[in-house]
Amino acid sequence: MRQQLQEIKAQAEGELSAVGSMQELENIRVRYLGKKGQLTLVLRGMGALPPEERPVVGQLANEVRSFIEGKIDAVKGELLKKERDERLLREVIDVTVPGKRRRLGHRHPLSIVMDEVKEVFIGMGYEIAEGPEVELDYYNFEALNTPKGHPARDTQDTFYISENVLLRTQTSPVQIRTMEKKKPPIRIICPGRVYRSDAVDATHSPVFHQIEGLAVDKGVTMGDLVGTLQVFAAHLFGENTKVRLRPHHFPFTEPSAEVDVSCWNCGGKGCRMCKNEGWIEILGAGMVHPKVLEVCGIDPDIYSGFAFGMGVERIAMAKFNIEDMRLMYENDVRFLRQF
Ligand code: 2U9
Repeated sequence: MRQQLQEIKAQAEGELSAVGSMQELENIRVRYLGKKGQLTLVLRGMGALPPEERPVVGQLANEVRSFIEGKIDAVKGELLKKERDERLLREVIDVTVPGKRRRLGHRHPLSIVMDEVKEVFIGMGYEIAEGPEVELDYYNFEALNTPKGHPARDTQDTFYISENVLLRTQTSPVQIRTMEKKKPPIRIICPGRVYRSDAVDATHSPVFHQIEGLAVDKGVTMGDLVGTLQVFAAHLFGENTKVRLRPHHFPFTEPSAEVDVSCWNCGGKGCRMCKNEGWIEILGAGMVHPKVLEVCGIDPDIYSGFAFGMGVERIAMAKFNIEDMRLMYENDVRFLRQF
């Protein structure tokens, strides 16, 4: 039996020195130390030995067992290390390989202008207000002193959804909704998409963007409007930009004006950019009509306000010297990247 144990030990040692995988190692463990393993069977057979030999053989068997167990542990450690080393080698990242350059997009000229306008008015304490693009006739026209049959409706060919529901032609309804809910002081700008039934050409689109502004408080004057527009113009078109108001008519403001800024290209001397005028028209403005304040529940004998409105496309075209509005809707990056 001693002989047998020595053989088992030698055999196990031989097999363990040539193990290539964890599975093989496990097979060996079962073969020698498992319930029906060679060593286990020898130990079971010990009952047949003369009693005086049992302790000696038992000790030898235990030595062989711990020898095999130790070997298995050692081989297991080696295998795990080998596996880890191989994985590390496989997963190595070469940080010197040149990366794939991702092309960044570019902000749209309309977004650039919108953000600049928002920034300057937020700086003056204005809040941004938004409202629905599908509007009631009441908010788009009626409350703005433009009742059914008013000639000013003809200049805004409108997309009607039903008799009293339409796609807003201006963002002014947002100001009406704000005044209905909030009492003065009110200082808001309303950026957004508006719709008019215009044919597409270089300067027209049935969908375009406006930014309108409104300030209502006690004692607001035309002087406040001019000062505000000067800050706005200096921010958008350069420090030395001058502002000029020409009398005009809008149903919702009285008095009303069209607003020009001195040409940022020639400083007012006259050039191709301003068609030799020295001035470029950029927006409309005026003092909010008393009737408009009144329908919103604001007493025009106590409060006054100014309002202004601009087409964002028109400003972007002027500022960036874009000749055709349609370019702004094609989103060709070769065009967009220029601004
Ligand atoms: C309320 C009262 C008054 C907004 C105003 C203009 C003048 C104006 C045009 C610019 C180019 C529209 O996009 S455009 O065609 N807008 O000239 N808009 S005053 O007046 C308001 C707005 C809301 C409650």
